[in-house]
Amino acid sequence: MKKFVLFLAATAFMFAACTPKDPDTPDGPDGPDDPEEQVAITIDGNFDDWAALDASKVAVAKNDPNSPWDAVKQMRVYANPDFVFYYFEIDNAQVKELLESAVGTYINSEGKESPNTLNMRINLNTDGEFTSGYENYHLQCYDFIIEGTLAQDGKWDTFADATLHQRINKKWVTIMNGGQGLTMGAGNGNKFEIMLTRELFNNAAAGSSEPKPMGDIFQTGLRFYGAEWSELSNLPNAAITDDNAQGWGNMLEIVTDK
Ligand SMILES: [Ca+2]
Repeated sequence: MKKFVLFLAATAFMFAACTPKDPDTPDGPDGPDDPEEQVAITIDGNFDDWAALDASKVAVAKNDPNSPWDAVKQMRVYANPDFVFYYFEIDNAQVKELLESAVGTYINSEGKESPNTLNMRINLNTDGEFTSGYENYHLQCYDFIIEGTLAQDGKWDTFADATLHQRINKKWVTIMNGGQGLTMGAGNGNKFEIMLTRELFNNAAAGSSEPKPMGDIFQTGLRFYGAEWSELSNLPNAAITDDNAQGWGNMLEIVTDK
């Protein structure tokens, strides 16, 4: 069977190679831009590109009304070989007040004056096991957080300052500082989108003392912080039950669209 397919492919190639060019048309449509290599999502605060994605390839988590949280209504994740894209929606009735709460400075737990911001963590598990790593905020343990600024001065920020940390020997170790292109985000109204560059993540994750680069399948969730680092939400989340008193959820499993 394989030989037959190869023969067909070779025949098709020879046919294409022998087809004379039409002298009236310029060189064919083949250019350097393969449409499949184009960035799926543009980080511009316009969310029409999310609606255009094949829904079967986008992982979605919606806020459980019986969870402890209600500020963030849903998250979506789409991954291609080059990028992981995140999208989330804040409750429309709360977004204005939340943004307005992120102004000026406050005195942090170390007694220092700090910018008062809204912050978020992207939590990532890349090693295919769920018992080692950090044990809080999701029902599975995870190995990495990417922590950055969502909003300050009363408006959305770019999340480009996000730093990458890995859980090693029960401590968070910073393996990449912010501002180097790992993440980029844009907010508009009650929505926000982020692009995470896989090559930069994997360069840092491969170079740590416990190399755990991101493969085709990985797990992820988000944790949100309000003004003065108050707890705002986790996604995915779940209803509070006797077995799950904190309302934590299972991380979303992401399969790369190749
Ligand atoms: Ca967009």
